[in-house]
Amino acid sequence: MIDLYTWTTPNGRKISIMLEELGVEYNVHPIEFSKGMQREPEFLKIGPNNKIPVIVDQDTGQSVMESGAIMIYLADKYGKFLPKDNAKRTEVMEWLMWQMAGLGPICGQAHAYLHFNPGEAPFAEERLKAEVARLYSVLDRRLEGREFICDEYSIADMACWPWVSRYEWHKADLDQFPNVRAWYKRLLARDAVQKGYHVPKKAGEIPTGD
Ligand SMILES: N[C@@H](CCC(=O)N[C@@H](CS)C(=O)NCC(=O)O)C(=O)O
Repeated sequence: MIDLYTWTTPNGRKISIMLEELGVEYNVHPIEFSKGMQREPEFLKIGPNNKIPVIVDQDTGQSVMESGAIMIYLADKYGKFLPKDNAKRTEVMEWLMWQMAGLGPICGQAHAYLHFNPGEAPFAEERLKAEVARLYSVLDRRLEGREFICDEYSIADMACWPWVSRYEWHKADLDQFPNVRAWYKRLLARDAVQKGYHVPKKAGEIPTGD
């Protein structure tokens, strides 16, 4: 049994979506940011970086922080969503790392400037808007003629999708990225994606991509 420590954010949703896709039972522990729960000493024992998501695998006693590491751990444990073949596995890893090092951090910074503090730092806003657009172009080119980011539905899709679901916050115009829009809506149609999005609680409707 997996214990998931999470909140209503893209990095948290990656893991609840994956657990829903795996169809395994899991316990949810909400870590409410407004109460500072991510800084409590009890949480730091399993999440030393003060951030969600974190899992504890009750079968082994192992705790795992960092969403990318958690996804690899779960994919290996349950034998799904990460190919065994080395070349194919590497391709999924490439896009998982692209999300972890590029799409996630840049969109996160874009939210801070463009969504929460518009007008405060014009240079940062322009720079982040341009970088968001560049990253979306990369993803759009990759998705040309493809159903998923790699050959099959994988942790690369589940890692990127919750970030793209915040397209309004980071001012990405989906009209300019038709392949991203089609992929976004394709994943949105999945029951597991919708269920996982609303963990640990419903915090508004899921953006439709229209
Ligand atoms: N690289 C980390 C980033 C985790 C992260 O930034 N989590 C955010 C929510 S999306 C968080 O816990 N923020 C709380 C805080 O910074 O106090 C991962 O992918 O797990």
